[in-house]
Amino acid sequence: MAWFLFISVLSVVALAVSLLLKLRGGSPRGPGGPPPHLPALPIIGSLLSLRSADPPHLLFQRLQEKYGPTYSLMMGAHKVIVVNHHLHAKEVLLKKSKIFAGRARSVTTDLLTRGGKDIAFGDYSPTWRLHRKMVHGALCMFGEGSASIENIVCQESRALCSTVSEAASRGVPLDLSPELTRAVTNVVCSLCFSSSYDRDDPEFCSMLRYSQGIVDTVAKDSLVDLFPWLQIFPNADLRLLKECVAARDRLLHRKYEEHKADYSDQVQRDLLDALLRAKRSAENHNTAEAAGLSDDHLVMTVGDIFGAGVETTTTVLKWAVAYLIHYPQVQTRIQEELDGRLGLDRTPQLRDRGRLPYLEATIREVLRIRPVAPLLIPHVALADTSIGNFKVSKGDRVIVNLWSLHHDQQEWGNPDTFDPGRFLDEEGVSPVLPSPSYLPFGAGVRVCLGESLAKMELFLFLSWTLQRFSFSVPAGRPPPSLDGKFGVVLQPAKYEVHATPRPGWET
Ligand code: STR
Repeated sequence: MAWFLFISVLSVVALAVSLLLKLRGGSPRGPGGPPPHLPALPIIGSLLSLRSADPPHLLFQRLQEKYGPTYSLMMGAHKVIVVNHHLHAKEVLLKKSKIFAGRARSVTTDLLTRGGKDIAFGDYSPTWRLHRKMVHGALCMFGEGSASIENIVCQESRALCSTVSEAASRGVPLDLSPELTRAVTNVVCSLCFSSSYDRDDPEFCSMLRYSQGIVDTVAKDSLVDLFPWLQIFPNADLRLLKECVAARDRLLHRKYEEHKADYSDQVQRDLLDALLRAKRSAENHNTAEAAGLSDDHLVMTVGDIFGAGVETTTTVLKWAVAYLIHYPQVQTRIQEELDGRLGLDRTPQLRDRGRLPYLEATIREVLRIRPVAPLLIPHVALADTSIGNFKVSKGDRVIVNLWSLHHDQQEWGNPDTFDPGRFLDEEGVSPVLPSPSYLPFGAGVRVCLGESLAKMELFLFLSWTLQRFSFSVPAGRPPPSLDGKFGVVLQPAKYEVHATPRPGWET
């Protein structure tokens, strides 16, 4: 409350100053100049134009009507360019990937990552590149292609199905969220630490709690991120974030120390072993990049893999089930495809992926209509450059509004309709990409590292559960809300499902 008052007082002061200074902005600029910009005041920047009941991705999409697809605004003292069209998005992410590879520091992400020692929020540097290469290598070794990860996902799918089956037999509505989270967490746990959790494991419960706390508070462009000096005021969000990060760090440290203690060059049990080995080998080569790579870097990386691996995949699965409940005809068509291609006597495997195009198209459509990270993570220009005809200065922040790309009327015709068919060719037999305005995993030097692992998990978890169950709204309940809750990931609101075993899978 105190800081809210403070901000209000500041707005009034800033308003007065602006009357003297003449309002900057509000007008489009010609080619070669800066992008059109929202009005901005000293100190508070464009905050007054950004007040809205809509979440940022919708507001930024709507502002295009007035300012065009690429425009800029001031967040506090920082210039932010918002990109809403795929051509400019690809210029930023692909064509000028390295120029736009920077990251801004913020109070909340600094807390989460010890000042950017991770990959997702860490700034671009030679050490960052080496670090990312190591993680990429380790993920390739243990990710897609390794039989063990398929086995782990199938084992978790089986456990998930038995929980659903139990709820179905008792006829009670089920909140799938903790069940999906546990399944996905166990995949990441096996991958990183070769361990997994039972349903009521206290460590797992604490993990659920702190992860949600972090998602609720980190990197939301909250006021303390805009005005770091606001930290001097009591702030409930910041306190929650600190507690959650401390709980996460205790767990990560314990795992890290355990792995270091039983490390051997001969056996690589999991991703953390692979990272330890890569770090040692880089150190033996004595490069400057490797010298910058501390224990903290490895711990923060595991934190990233965990956070990214769990929150994103779980969120997509929850959206998928919510949409399938709203569109039962899509659910039925997936099930007919499963019955026709697999029969009723075996469970899905990864190699069935090519034979289930409608399921593949549905996964693509879910990732389009509800992108996990609607604004990606903001990028920073590392040098003076341009986007289209617009000048961009070193240090400018760039937000790629993936939501706008995925809901572009010109590209998708009816962007708000859930229609997996748009991702199939005319015969309806093979998956296609109907528009270039589609980047669910981002692109370029910062493209998602977990893309193939995620696709594999989405395919297996959905095919296993849909083969056995039909999901619907429990009697007397409203259908799941399709509005997301905005944050680093766009999460669906909590909902419950009614699961019915399909014919042939009653036992
Ligand atoms: C989720 C909560 C947590 O415990 C740790 C992290 C750190 C990595 C974050 C993750 C978060 C949310 C999703 C992110 C991921 C890095 C890449 C991913 C932001 C905050 C996306 O870009 C979608």
